[in-house]
Amino acid sequence: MNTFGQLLRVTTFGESHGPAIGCVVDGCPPGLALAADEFSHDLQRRATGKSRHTSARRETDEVEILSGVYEGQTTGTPIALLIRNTDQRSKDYSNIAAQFRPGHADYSYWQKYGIRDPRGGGRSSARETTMRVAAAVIAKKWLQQRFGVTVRGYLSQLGGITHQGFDWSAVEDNPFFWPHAAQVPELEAYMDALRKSGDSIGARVNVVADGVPAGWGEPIYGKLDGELAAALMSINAVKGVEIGDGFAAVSQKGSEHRDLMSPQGFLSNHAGGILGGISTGQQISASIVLKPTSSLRLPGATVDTSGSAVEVVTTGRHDPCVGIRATPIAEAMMALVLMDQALRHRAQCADVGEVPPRIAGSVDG
Ligand code: EPS
Repeated sequence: MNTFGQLLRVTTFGESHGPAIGCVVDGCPPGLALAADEFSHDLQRRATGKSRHTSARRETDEVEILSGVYEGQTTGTPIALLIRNTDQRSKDYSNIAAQFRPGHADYSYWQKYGIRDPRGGGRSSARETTMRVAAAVIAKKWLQQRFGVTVRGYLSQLGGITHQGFDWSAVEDNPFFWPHAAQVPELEAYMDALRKSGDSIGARVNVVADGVPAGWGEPIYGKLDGELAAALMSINAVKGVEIGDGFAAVSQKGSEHRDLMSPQGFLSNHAGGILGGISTGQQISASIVLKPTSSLRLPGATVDTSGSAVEVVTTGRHDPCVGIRATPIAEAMMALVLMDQALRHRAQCADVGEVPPRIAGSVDG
């Protein structure tokens, strides 16, 4: 299943070391201005080789628009995007082509298909997320133009380090998407020591959407939070998803968790902007946990394809913390889900219009 979405359908294809990766975005309304250079900002935010804290592979990640755009505008036909792979080093994988990295999809892909492309992780590589980010450039632009919706994320935890302050303006100024500039030296020192040790670490990324109007989401099986959770969980290495207060709700009382309402707006947002699977007009908030990368140069016990016990050592250019590059990917999945839901809401409920009373997302607007 390489396609997701209902009215906005995104299909991705390609392997990490194949000639190219790509996607087809079907269902984008006509008339949206779109040029190839608009993709580079988000693609560069996600790319490898940008700091010593991520994989050193250097891809240009230049998008070719193959279809769906005429004279700078979307035409309503499928938009096909292509990125050629240019910096594959497949020999890094020759030693482990017949071994299963513990904690990696190597084994489960082998069990399912009986064959796998081991070069750079093949289809299970995080390289695939490039095309999600590319597809979401279209969704982010449409959401912004049509509804004023913005989708933003940040790294909120790296291993045991949590952010001790918050400023959106800090997020894009460091290689971690960290919201508190004063802690960046601590993160750099932590990552330098981790990289030297040959180990990896998990992380948490938070993502929010502002400006989403009340009413998006399709109960019961197309709930906004259900589809968000599925989309975020489909990102490589994600092991947990929370919406709003998420798992903290286990120890909250109802009087604490419910978001009180006033004519001026909601007084809190424990729900993450979604009630009954439908947006409330509040900020949509989610967070994801990414496991530590399983491609390690530290030896580990495993088996090979003939079932013999072997010790595996992974060489190659790996991320010691995939969470560091995950912020634009989480934003992408949220934006794609929101655009799909916006189109579906328009299809069924456009005639309903704004139902009074419509209160603000928060008391301060
Ligand atoms: C990845 C392994 C590395 C990363 C890759 C994700 O691949 P390689 O060994 O070919 O360098 O560089 O990430 C990307 C190339 C990318 O664009 O995100 C993995 O196993 O997921």
